[in-house]
Amino acid sequence: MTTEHNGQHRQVRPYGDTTGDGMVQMSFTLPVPAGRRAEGAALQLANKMGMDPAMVVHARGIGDGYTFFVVYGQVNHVVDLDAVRVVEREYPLLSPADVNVAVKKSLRRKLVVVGGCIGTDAHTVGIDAILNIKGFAGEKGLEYYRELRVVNLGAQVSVPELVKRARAEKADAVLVSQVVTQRDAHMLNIREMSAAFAEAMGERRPLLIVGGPRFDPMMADELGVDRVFSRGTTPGEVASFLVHALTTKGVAA
Ligand code: B12
Repeated sequence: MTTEHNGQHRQVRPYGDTTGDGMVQMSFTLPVPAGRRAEGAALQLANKMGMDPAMVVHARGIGDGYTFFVVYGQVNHVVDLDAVRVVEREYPLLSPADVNVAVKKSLRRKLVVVGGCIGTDAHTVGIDAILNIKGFAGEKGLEYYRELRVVNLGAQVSVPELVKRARAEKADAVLVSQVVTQRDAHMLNIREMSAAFAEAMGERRPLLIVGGPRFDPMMADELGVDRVFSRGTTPGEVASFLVHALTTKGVAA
């Protein structure tokens, strides 16, 4: 079943072999030793999740007593595109040269960015992709931008240390990465961080920008930060957001 609006389907179903056949693939691990019983258990789970018929297309024992599965099958659910809620980029993507001009014009000094991974998180590849000059996905990182001054604090920065350095450097924006999500550590750490900035600096706190592969960009308010970036973010998107925030909200002068 599909309805059309301006030539675009508003209600869609997954596509496998033929349009709208509802075929999907999912992967998961069960704490069951590899074998027939494990595959039966995987099918039961798939059926309970609304996949019917379902087929185990890959099963492999991973360590003692665990099996990893890939299951392919049909779902009957329909996606209503009108009910989809996401954060859409509401600002234009600027080139590094345009970012530099905008910063120079509105601040008349360099914009200071302090970044790092907080808590016990040592996954620095993501924040480095955004900050380091070599950048990510063919784009140069923020260190490349002449009008940005970047202080990269690296891994395992404590929240008090982050607040202290942000104040000492007179940071306009603080960029924090969280990759490990075990027991919601990423969300707990970010809430602790935003609360610490609110307590230490109130309204004069820097712009707080958070990133990591498992964040939902819809969560910014809930986390007490200004923006949340997720997987695949490029440095240009972040630099463009900095300019947008600078010109709409006004970063502390
Ligand atoms: C490399 C890696 C490591 C390296 C990290 C080296 C380093 N210097 O970073 C090492 C070997 C040290 C490591 C250790 C561990 N790791 Co590890 N690691 C990975 C791995 C393979 C890749 C991560 C990565 O570099 N991605 C590439 C970058 C570019 O992507 P990204 O981080 O998503 O960043 C992008 C966006 O998210 C975004 N972004 C990220 N941060 C920010 C910040 C801002 C401000 C913005 C704007 C954007 C942004 O922009 C980036 C570019 O697009 C992942 C698995 C995977 N394939 O993802 C596991 C993974 C992240 N690790 C994992 C685990 C469990 C660990 C350990 C706990 C393992 C252990 N038992 O010891 C330790 C923890 C160490 C610690 N204290 O943090 C788990 C995390 C599970 C979870 N959900 O919590 C993963 C998912 C592997 C898995 N499937 O189990 N790990």
